[in-house]
Amino acid sequence: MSDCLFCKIIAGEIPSTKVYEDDTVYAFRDIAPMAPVHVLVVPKAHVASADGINESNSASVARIFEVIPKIAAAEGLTNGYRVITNCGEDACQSVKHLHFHILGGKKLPENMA
Ligand code: DGP
Repeated sequence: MSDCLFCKIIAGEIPSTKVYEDDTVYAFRDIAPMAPVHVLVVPKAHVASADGINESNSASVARIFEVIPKIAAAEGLTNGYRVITNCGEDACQSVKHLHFHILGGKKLPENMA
């Protein structure tokens, strides 16, 4: 989508610090990290949010969850990490391109909501 921030990052039109890329997945460091490791993992094909996952695009989501442990290992997250996706207004999703936050490198708060 031409007006999507993360589509522009995937296309290289906006710079990012890439940590992983394959045919369907792109991962990069969050611009405002909330933990020592804060990586965003996104499908290259635009999906607005988790609410838009369906039979036609779920293979890229499955691929994301294959890739997440590889990124976590590469980032040294041997003591655990958190994977989060914010979906819609009540979850305060700010970028309308499906993304999974990988957070780690410190003891994270127990309370998520
Ligand atoms: P969410 O609130 O779940 O929609 O998370 C969006 C995340 O995207 C937020 O943690 C900050 C990050 N972000 C926003 N703009 C940019 C950007 O231009 N570059 C990078 N690397 N991250 C961004």
